Amino acid sequence: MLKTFSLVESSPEMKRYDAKTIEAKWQERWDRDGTFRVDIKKAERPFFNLMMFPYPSGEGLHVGHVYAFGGADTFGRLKRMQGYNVFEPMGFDSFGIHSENYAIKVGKHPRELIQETTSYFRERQMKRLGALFDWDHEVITSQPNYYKWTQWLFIQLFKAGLAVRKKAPVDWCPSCKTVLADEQVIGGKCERCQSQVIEKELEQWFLKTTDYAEKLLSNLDKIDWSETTKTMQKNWIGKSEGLQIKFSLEVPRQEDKKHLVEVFTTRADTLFGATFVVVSPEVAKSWIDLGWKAPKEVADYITKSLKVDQQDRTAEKREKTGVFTEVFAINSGNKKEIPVWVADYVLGSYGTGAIMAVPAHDSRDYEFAKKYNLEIVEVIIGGDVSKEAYIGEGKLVNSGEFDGLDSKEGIKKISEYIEENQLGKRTVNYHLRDWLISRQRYWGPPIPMIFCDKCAKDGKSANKDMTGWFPVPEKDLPVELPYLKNYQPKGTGVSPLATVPEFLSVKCPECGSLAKRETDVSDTFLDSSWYFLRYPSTRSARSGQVPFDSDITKKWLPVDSYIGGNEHAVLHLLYARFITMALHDIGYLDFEEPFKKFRAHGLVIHEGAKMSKSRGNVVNPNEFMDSYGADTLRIYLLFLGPYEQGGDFSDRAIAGVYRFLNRVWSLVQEIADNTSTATPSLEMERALNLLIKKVGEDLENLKFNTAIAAMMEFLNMMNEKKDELNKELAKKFVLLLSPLAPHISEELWEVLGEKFSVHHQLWPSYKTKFLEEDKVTIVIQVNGRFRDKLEAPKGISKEDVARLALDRPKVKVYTKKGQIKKSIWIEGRLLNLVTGG
Ligand code: ANZ
Ligand code: ZN
Repeated sequence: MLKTFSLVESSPEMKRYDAKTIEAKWQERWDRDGTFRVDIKKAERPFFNLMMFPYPSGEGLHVGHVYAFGGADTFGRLKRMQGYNVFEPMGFDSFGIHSENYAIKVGKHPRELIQETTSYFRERQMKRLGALFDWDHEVITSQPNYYKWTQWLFIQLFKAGLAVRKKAPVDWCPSCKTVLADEQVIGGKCERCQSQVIEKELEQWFLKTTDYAEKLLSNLDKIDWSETTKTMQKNWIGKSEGLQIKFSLEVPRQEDKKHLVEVFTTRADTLFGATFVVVSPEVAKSWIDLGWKAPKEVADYITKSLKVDQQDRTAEKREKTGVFTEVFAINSGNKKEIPVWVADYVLGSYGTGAIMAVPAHDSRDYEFAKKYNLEIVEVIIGGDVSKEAYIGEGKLVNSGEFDGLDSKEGIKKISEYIEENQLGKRTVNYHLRDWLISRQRYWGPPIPMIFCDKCAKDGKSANKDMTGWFPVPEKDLPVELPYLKNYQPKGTGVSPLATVPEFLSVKCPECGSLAKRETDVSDTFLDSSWYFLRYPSTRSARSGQVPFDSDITKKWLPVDSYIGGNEHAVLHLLYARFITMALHDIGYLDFEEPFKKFRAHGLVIHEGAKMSKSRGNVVNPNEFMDSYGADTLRIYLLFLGPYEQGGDFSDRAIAGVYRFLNRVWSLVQEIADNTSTATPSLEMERALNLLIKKVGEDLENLKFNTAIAAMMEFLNMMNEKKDELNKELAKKFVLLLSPLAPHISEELWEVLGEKFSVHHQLWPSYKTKFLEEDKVTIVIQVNGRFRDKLEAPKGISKEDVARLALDRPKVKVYTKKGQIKKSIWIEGRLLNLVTGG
């Protein structure tokens, strides 16, 4: 029999589970031996296991990072054990506004700060997690050898006509003192600092994501991504099919003299209910620019509303405002004269920037009509328009020849009518905007463009519509970011780089005369839009000449698995897809989609709320790694709940997982110390095989919590049936544990007398014959009389049945008196125990 033992305290000769020492020991060994290194060139079964690299812009990693990395790493380890050459690189997204804001906050220069933070993150935190991270392929986006290629990328986009400079209403964050991309304004607030953004009309650099709207949408069907992420992208792209209709007008539009306004509608069936037209302040402004003499009140309204941010303007609860233009239009359906208003709830940047207002069937128009006493005409039956707008579908009324049709048919027929009479055309609109890429900040890659006055005057340019603009010659890359002591944003609408004369002045690449550099830097999300392309190639002989080596890229990309947070669904993940598509079309990549598979993990919350510094509920992983070890922290986090949902971190519950690992530790030690060769019962064998199957499948599907639960259950079983345990079984258990808890597994592997390393082993296979669900009921007799019956797996041996039977109380009472002399066994049906005396 095995020695008895208590849970954590063990017999004196048994080693205590000292996680900290064990973890440091193996980390050192793995590092020294290059245990997890892959040969990028020679790998035969490449598997690119990617996770989102952190912004090194805080005191350190928090447990949310450990959650993300731990899950992705466990998955990568499973893949390794399945025989893949798993490449799991890591790096730092260290350029950009988040790092700069942090530098400003702590009063340091970002260049020095990033040195400190990256080294702290890497050395003191990430290396302790026991992940497969390949630090030989580290990417740090703020290093010149990386951002040289970010600038190169910009130039390729420029050459392809995908990077353009244009004047547009843009969102400005008064606190970050820079413009932001559409995606970086969340509910009217800056993604970084949560300040209310304001709108400004500025000339900026944009990347033409809208050129890819349809592909970004339709390709979603081809990739294996979390549905939640796909839906978020789909909604963001916002494809809308509708009709563009011309209404004739009495406004001097000098360029065509056609005097008309175009509206975009998705509800052509409501055309006859359009009782007024609303144009956006932007469209009204363009009329003024063309010579329209707007009444003063109208002009004032336009000026005022152009300053309000778009997201605010369309906010649901905001009271609608507007003014009558004193202009009338003709409804192209019923030919009635209807007033034209200007109101800021209509956006200049969507559709045609003007709408036909149908108050009976659109809530915003309804609210507006009520406020300004405008006509409301019901044209769709189904509601009570004296009370509120009816926005559903139904039969058409008050619609002339279209009366009686239902909405769908109405849309079709009215669209046909409009097209046949050349009053408009069917169109598709996308809500997606171009990606505003310039930032009036310091800490980022200078946009590698030069503006030459002389060339501009001569009408020369590298790209049409952008006279005077030329890319920096590629041989001159990188355009290095100069060291600026006063790097803080100026708030003047230009980058601090504009204050550096040596930086600003440059020779025109076209004519050689004195020209000016672009002084804005590019958005952080440009840095991270291609980092995964760089990882495998960082050590390539050609890494100095190319952003990514084409042979290596063929072999390793697209990424096989990507795991990260859904907060990036319409930021990083959309941008990375766009850049990949663009590089594909320019001819640098032979795939369009960067990530074959993407899974979003949930959030780790603490004390019921998302962790944040302002709430003071951020959990630092270090203290838990110190007291319990990284293995416990990894398992604890993955045990919180379904991975895609996240869970609530509790410092008390982590002790339970620590006890689990301690029990594993003690039990395996005991098994290792024991020289007897026990054989597991069929029941144990069956449970083990089921466990191998379940853990393998669960880890493959990122169902970490249920895999862990199954292992805990199996451990209980092992503790109850110690006399059935042997080393083979213990080894299998350790193998199953190894992706989740890599350090303790390595140690126990050694304890079991096995050669380094458990991480070179293949995932154990299970025997299907043990998995058969079929059970048999076996009757137990004592001296020929029925005493009990028991359920057992099919194929159970006589010895196993006897052992189980003799444990049964009902059987025990009859066998107590005498020794079992013999037994009669009918395979799978009956066991008769015959006693002597
Ligand atoms: C008439 C109408 C009647 C409308 C009705 C809706 C309901 P999506 O799906 O987002 O494409 N619209 C068009 N351009 C706009 C702009 N620049 N600013 C604000 N609103 C605009 O929405 C299309 C609908 O949003 C259009 O269809 C238009 O209102 C409005 F019973 O036209 B509808
Ligand atoms: Zn020039």
